[in-house]
Amino acid sequence: MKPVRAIISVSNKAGIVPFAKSLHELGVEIISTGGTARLLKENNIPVKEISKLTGFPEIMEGRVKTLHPKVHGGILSKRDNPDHVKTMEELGIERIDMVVVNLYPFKETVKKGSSFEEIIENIDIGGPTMVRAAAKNFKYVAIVTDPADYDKIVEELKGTGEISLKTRFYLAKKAFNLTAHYDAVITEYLFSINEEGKRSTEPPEFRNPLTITFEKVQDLRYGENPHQRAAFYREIFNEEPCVTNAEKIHGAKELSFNNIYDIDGAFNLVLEFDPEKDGIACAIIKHANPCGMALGKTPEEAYEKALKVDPVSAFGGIIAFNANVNEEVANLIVKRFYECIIAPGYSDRALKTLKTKKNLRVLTTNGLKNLESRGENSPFDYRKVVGGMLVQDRDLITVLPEKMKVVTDREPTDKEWKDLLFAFKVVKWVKSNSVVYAKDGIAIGIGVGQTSRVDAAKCAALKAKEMGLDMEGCVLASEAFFPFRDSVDEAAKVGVKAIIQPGGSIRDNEVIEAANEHGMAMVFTGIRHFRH
Ligand code: 93A
Repeated sequence: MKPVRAIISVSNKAGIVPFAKSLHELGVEIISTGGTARLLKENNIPVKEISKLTGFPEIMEGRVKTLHPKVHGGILSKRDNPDHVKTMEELGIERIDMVVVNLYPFKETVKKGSSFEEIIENIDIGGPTMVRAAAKNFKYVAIVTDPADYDKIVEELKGTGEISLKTRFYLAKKAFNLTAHYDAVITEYLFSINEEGKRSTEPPEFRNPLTITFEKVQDLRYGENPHQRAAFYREIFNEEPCVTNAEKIHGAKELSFNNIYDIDGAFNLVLEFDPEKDGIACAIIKHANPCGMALGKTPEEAYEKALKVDPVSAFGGIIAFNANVNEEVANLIVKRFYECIIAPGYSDRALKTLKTKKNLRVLTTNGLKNLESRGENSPFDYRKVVGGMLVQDRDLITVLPEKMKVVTDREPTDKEWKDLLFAFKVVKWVKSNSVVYAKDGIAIGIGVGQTSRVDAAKCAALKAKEMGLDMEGCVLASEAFFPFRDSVDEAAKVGVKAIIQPGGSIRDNEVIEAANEHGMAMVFTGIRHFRH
């Protein structure tokens, strides 16, 4: 197809002047809308205004510019259909062979925090209509929506004088991907607000059908394994501190698929703790599970305690902090091999020290901005199954002491309470079945991903013993209820004095009785934290 006429109507005007200039030099007639026409004229590119083509002015503040049969007939006509050709002749419709359009910046307008009215005004109607029409008619028309394609088109035109069917099909696919995404973003936004444009107080709907909107952050070298291809996508409106919004400030190597997943687990875990109220949290993660987790008054104290839990597994792990990393802890970290570190920030000296490790990826969330809005723009957790997907709310609930129930004869001591709350927050981020033993703000035993709870309890105790950690007087958290008394009996053997668990088993009485027999305190949270 050799283009004779193109409509150019773009909001993002980057690169449009040289592109239009090349098209003109190649003999393509250019028709354009208000702002685009003005810019091209200013650059001495001959342009016919759209109102000249339609015989109609642009009306209603530009809401109706290109929505006209002379535009859409020109785009949608089949060039080799005699009826279409006859209609065009009768009605004076001229063929349009190329459409260069990008859309009103809806997403950007929302993100800027513009008024509701302005956001709605930025729903582009005429643009997507031309894009879809031209993409449908790719057999005859080239639809150019991405400035990154301008050079490629010019090159092809200069080379062959034509735009090939292959290129037109490639452009059409991109065009429908763009309009589908554009509408999905609008949908996402509308479902998050009420009719007055205020953030909706209703819980988000599980829409049917579900359109989800993600944009690509980057391609990844490979997936979970080297034979799997992979890419990383971000949610459109999520601005909370998280791995996706973190900035990589050092590290020669790219982040891998597994790194990103593990950083997510690590950072979620430390964000359970308020650095002011609870203390500085340090988590060390391997294969999405913590192998070290502790609270401290300083980052170095938290790190040293966390590392004690399982220094063997920590090798090649991911470290996360809920507070800024200082020079003292950086000096300790560089003594060992880690893949990545994520924190709200770093002191200059800490960063200098960490940078001595060429391959250590250092990520910052640049503070903890929007932490309280977690879940607002990112309410769902998605799990893929073959042929479908499970969607659920994110597990953002935090258990509050006032909602808990002490079910044993003995109440936990103040020290036990502290460790119980700590352990229950940690166990939330451990793969089920999981139990966590804790003492003095250290998760001294972490039992991960066993198919029976009692095995999780045994594994964790075994590891704590192997690491030479004193378990006497520790507490135990279980992410789900104990179905039998066996885990409580096991716990008693290793020195557990208090237990926290959701409760709710039909054998709760048996479990409580066991705790009483061992002189333990036991707390029911009423909340379960399965994590698969
Ligand atoms: O307001 S619209 O929905 N109605 C239209 O008829 C129309 N035609 C093109 N938006 C319309 N456009 C959009 O205008 C294009 O998609 C493009 O983003 C923008 C270019 O406007 P201007 O050339 O005035 O800067």
